[in-house]
Amino acid sequence: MAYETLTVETEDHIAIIKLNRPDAMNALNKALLKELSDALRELDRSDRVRCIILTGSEKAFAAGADIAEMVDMSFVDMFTTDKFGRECDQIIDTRKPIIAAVSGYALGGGCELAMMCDFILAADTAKFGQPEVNLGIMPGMGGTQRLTHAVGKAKAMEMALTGRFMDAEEAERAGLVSRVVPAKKLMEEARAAAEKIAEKSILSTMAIKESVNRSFESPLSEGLLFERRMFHGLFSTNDQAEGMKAFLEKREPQFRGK
Ligand code: CO8
Repeated sequence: MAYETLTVETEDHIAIIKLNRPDAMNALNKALLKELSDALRELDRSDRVRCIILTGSEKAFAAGADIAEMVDMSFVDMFTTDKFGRECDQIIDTRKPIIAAVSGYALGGGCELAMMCDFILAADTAKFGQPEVNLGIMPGMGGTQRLTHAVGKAKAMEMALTGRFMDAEEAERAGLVSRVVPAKKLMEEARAAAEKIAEKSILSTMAIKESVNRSFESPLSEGLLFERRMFHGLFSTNDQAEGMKAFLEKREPQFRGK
């Protein structure tokens, strides 16, 4: 499918979605969020794709929601249409692993979008921030919640209240990103991580994603029970038999997602 605000490339079992609004630092307008949501829905259904990379440009992953589109909106417009909120649901609902490969600015909705992915790989040029407070608003796509979970109350409060940006090193120390890599190697590293994931059984990776995400939604005992049941469930798959046999036979497993 052809998109106007992003590109989608598929290589073997990996799909790369690149946000592409270069004139607006990849600001997230309604069209982009709709196309992102459509692209993710299609990739999630694909039999071939096993891992998705979401990235932007060298300068900007995304500099937030599109301010030009929001400037004249009223409470009633926001409350009744709630476009942003609904388009974002597809990102969360995607069952295949999504890696955010972030270079340059990830601000406001851009930082929130990166945090909706399963983990963030950051270029050493990455800058994260929730500067909505400078616009007389506040984070609205999960920033007060996901940033707080990722970096703790002190840093989340400071960033959201003052609008201060975090550089890549600080983001790694704080636990917001999994790793920092040289900007030139960002996509190579993201592909390598995606290839590792794509080698595994899609049944395992989807079950892991669902179980880790449960830890944010439920008390420990419920999360542990959910994990145990998912673990038990994987013993009904051919991939479990193949993975264990291959280990014992000292060969590479051939996972088929069955
Ligand atoms: N929206 C629209 N246009 C933008 C945005 C944006 N968020 N960010 C940058 N642009 C545009 C600029 O207006 C400029 O356009 P033009 O060339 O036509 O003047 C172009 O991109 C380049 O930007 P700059 O000239 O400003 O580039 P600099 O390198 O000087 O600065 C920055 C880069 C620091 C990224 C700067 O552009 C900036 O501060 N941008 C705004 C960041 C921001 O405030 N983000 C938060 C937006 S609000 C939000 O995300 C709320 C999300 C929750 C919504 C939930 C709804 C339910």
